[in-house]
Amino acid sequence: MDTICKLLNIEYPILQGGMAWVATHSIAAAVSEAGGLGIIAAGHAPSEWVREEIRACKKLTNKPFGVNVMLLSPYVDQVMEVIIEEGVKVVTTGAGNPGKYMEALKAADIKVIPVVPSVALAKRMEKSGADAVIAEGCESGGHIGELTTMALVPQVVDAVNIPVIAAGGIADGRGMAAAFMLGASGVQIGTRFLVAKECAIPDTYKQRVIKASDIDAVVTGRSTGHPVRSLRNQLTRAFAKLEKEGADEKALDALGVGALRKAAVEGDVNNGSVLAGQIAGMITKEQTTKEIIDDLMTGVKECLGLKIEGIN
Ligand code: TUI
Repeated sequence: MDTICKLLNIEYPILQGGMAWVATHSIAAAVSEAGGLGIIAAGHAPSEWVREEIRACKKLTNKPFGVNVMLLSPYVDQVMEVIIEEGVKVVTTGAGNPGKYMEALKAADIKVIPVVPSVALAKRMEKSGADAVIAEGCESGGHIGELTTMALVPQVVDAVNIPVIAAGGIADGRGMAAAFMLGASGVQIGTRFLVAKECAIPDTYKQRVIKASDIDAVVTGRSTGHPVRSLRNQLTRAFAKLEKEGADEKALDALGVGALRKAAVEGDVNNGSVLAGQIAGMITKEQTTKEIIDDLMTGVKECLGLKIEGIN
């Protein structure tokens, strides 16, 4: 079985999360340059925007990087075509089953790594030719499944014979070491990269993450079938109130339209959707991407050498 580093031709087993509106070429290139796998998030963007981002990333790094495809986007078909045309090396997917694109991506020699929220989907993805899976627990920011990272990762590891990357609630060397103990071959990190210097979101968004406490990353949208984790603000309160009153899906969706863009592009952290994971409470400062990756690697090595009382 290939290890993640060999499979993806990277130095460290760290993938950057595919955060819609947030993960543009500047953070993706910085993560790849620092030895991880940077990822451009296609989100809901049209395919020509994705093409420009891929080209901009290639100008900043010769190292491999990936594109995350959000499968609920209306532009998925064209985005997949652009990814193939531009010679992207790795595709991660979110919010759905990428089965129908697998053949075309594999034919283009692209490594495909779907995000899976369950054992059943992990098995299906392995059967359809995925090179690895990302087992993402509900500690994550953004669109989430039901299970926690602690429960999901070892069950997926036991169920498939391809590498498993752990995601959700991981932001330092301790979390990374824990993921390896659960059988993961690598980690995907989103929230900590929100505050990277090379992450091009407005400062208001970064400051909101830095200010967040342990209980600030709340879930809205369970009633619509699209639960999303974001930092508590006017928008999450309005959403929760409507959900409690039993508002229909249309009314709730209307509140969410453009909310992500409002926070990540316009910097409106009161009325926008400030996606972040539960680990946001641990994030205290802006750092360069290289500092973040070096800190993760120093921390994980230290943890893996720990002696534990009563055990060794
Ligand atoms: O996708 C994410 N996180 C996201 S996507 C996003 S943008 C968005 N826009 C509108 C509505 C909802 C989200 C913001 N954050 N993470 C990966 C992820 N994938 N989490 C959960 C899943 C998932 C869920 C169901 C993957 C597959 C799946 O399969 C269902 C099926 O079709 O079998």
